[in-house]
Amino acid sequence: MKRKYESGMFDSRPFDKAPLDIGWAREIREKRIWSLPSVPGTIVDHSHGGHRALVRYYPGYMTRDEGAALMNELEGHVMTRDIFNLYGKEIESPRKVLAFGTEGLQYSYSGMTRTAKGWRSSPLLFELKKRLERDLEQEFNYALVNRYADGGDSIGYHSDAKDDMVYGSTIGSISLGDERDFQLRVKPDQGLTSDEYRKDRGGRSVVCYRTREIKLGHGSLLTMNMDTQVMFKHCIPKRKGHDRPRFNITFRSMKGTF
Ligand SMILES: O=C(O)CCC(=O)C(=O)O
Ligand SMILES: [Fe+2]
Repeated sequence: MKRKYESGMFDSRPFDKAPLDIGWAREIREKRIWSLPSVPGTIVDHSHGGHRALVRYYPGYMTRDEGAALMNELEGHVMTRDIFNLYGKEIESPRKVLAFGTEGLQYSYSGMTRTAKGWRSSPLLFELKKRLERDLEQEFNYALVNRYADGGDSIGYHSDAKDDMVYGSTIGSISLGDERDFQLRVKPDQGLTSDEYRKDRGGRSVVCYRTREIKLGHGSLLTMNMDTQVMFKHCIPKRKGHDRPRFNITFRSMKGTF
């Protein structure tokens, strides 16, 4: 296998299993962004209307060597851009995608269907899946891989299709390579008044929602429980000055075969 990534290329932070509690958000008022330090911790813990959204960040879940090895393995697979239909026009996704999982398992989003390649076609990914299953005490049957070639690649604000996932399951999201900003924004009517602010738009006062932002480092793990998809949207915005690739792997428990 060609080795594109060496272990020293991307640094990973030390792994600490016990996440801190919230309360350390630093607010940049002018931009209405909460910039969260990339330390182990809970980024979101918000309850409302019988839901509780919980997002946790674990830097250095994988060592930088494990991360580089997995990146090399993933580079050996062909990845393609999704094609969306927008008002009759074909649009390519601003990132490349590939799915692994129980062979043949399908996941549809935005009018696209992604069929999983078997776990055995990516041995290191399979190892990682087993490790996450142990640590998160949940079985995964699907892993969606995104490849962001550089800062020009992105994923827009969305929430993941919770109805296709096993009820109450959590998504385990692994980041490799370039450190990128991950943003979270509450959806309207979720009772998070501290996230709301008013903006004057053409003489009309409209309600806006503050953004929480955290850098996802090489080898890190981010977990999002199902209520996160009910109450929040997330994205990876484009960033100038980033010229290195990033992989993100979201391990999911889809309804279907395990
Ligand atoms: O790249 C990321 O960190 C997020 C990817 C994501 O949100 C998704 O694939 O649904
Ligand atoms: Fe997502």
